Parts: sequence; structure tokens; C-alpha cells
Amino acid sequence: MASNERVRVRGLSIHRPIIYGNTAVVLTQKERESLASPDHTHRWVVAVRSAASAPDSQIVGGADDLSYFIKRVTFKLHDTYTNPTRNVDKPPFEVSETGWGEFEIQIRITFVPESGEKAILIYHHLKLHPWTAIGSGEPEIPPLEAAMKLGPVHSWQYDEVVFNDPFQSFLSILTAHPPTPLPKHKRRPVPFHTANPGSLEESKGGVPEFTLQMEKEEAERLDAARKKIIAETDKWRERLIEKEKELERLQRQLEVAGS
Ligand code: SLL
Repeated sequence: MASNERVRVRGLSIHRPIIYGNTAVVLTQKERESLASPDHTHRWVVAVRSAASAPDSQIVGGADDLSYFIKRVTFKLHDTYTNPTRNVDKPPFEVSETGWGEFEIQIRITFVPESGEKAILIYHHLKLHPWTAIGSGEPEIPPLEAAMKLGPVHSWQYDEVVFNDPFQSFLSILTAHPPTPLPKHKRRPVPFHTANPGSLEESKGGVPEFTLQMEKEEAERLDAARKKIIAETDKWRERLIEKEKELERLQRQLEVAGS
């Protein structure tokens, strides 16, 4: 049954940009009272989305439907939640919940069967509280009334799913769905609440989005880190060679002394 379908395109890498993370808002007193658990303070959404945002959308990322390569996203919530394992089999790949605390969310992305790829596991720290007081001391959780004034909290991570040596049939699926390009420059706030007043203002001004500029900066950081590792490796390799030479010398001395 060796049809071309299962032929791998060797040496080829193709990637799809995604973002994962969460948005959170403080619940009003009224909303809290209407909940089954009035101790919950926030409403949040955790999601896996395309990196590009739709123009003028109130959503971070999500311009493209990713179901052509993602079959299922499983969000494993904290055990304090009922049915903490949430399977999402169609877009939007997200879970909306209320709660009172931050915790680590396990996100498993299962790809369409045509891909022949194993599922991948990523982690996201659910963020409810805005960053405050950075630079002027210990970051602290602001009171709810203050947090409410700051607006929604965003915590998103850009990533790229890379497919190496893809099956021909899967490659066709991917190329039939080119990702919406990221905007070249900043049109909106970046996807983080930062502590300096300028960006705090910005973060109130709208929904953050990822840009090519940020992608470039991330690539530069990775490149710098790679160079540093190579330099370190070279340094330690040289030391090792020196030590081995010294060992040899000492062993010879021992032999001479012993004979
Ligand atoms: C903390 N380590 O102590 C974390 C745990 C758990 C969050 C946070 C609601 C659960 C429910 C909820 O927010 N759990 O529905 O009862 O901060």
C-alpha cells in the first residue's frame, strides 16, 4: 500500500506560528454573587491560537483557524477544578473559567492524523494578577479594586510548531493554509503587562498583539544565547584538553618515580 501519501519530504522543515497563554479580568461584585463559587475573583480564558490577530479584533491572536493541523488541545487545569482535564476538539481551542488562584496549566496539542506527528506538551502559568511595583521593590499582588482599574491581564507566549521531513500529503495541507503574516510593526500594545507607566497606559489602550519585530527580537535573543553556549563549550573543551595533558604528565611522572 506504499502510496505517495506516506512519502516524507526529506530535508524540509515547515513551521506554523502559534501563541498560547491567557487573558484574565477581575469579576465585579455582582458577577461574583451570581456564581456558584462566590470565592472566585477572576474570569479567565486560556487558549492556543494563531499568532496573527484579526484586524481590529478584541482577541489576542486567532486570525487563522488552526484545525487544519491541530486535532485537539487538552488543557489540564488545577485539581481544585471539577473535571480538570478539558479536551477541546474544535476551534476556538480555549477554556473559559472563573477562579481565585494562579497555577500551572498543562497544554497538550494533538495534531491531525495525516501529520503522523506525536502530540506536544507545553506549560503555561495562568496569570491573574497584573505586574506591579517592579523596580520599586518586591512585586506584589495589588488589591482587586486597583487591579480592576488596570484592565485585563494578558500573558501570552509566541512559539512555532516545526514539522521536519513532513509527509507529502500533510505538506500539501499545510501549504494550502498559509498563516496570516504578522504586522511588521507595533499597532497595538505588546502582549504583556509591564510595570513602567508608559506601557501600563498602553495596556489599557487595547488588545495586545504579536509583531514581526518581536519575532525578530526573539530570534536575535536565541542567536545570542546560541553563540554564548558555543563560546562556553569551546572554553570548557580547551580546559578539558589541558587537564588531560596534565593528567598524562603526572601519570608519566608516577611511572618514572615507581620504576
Ligand atoms: C494557589 N497553587 O494556591 C495555587 C492553587 C488553585 C486555583 C490555585 C478555583 C477552583 C475551584 C481555583 O481558582 N483554583 O473552582 O474551586 O494559589
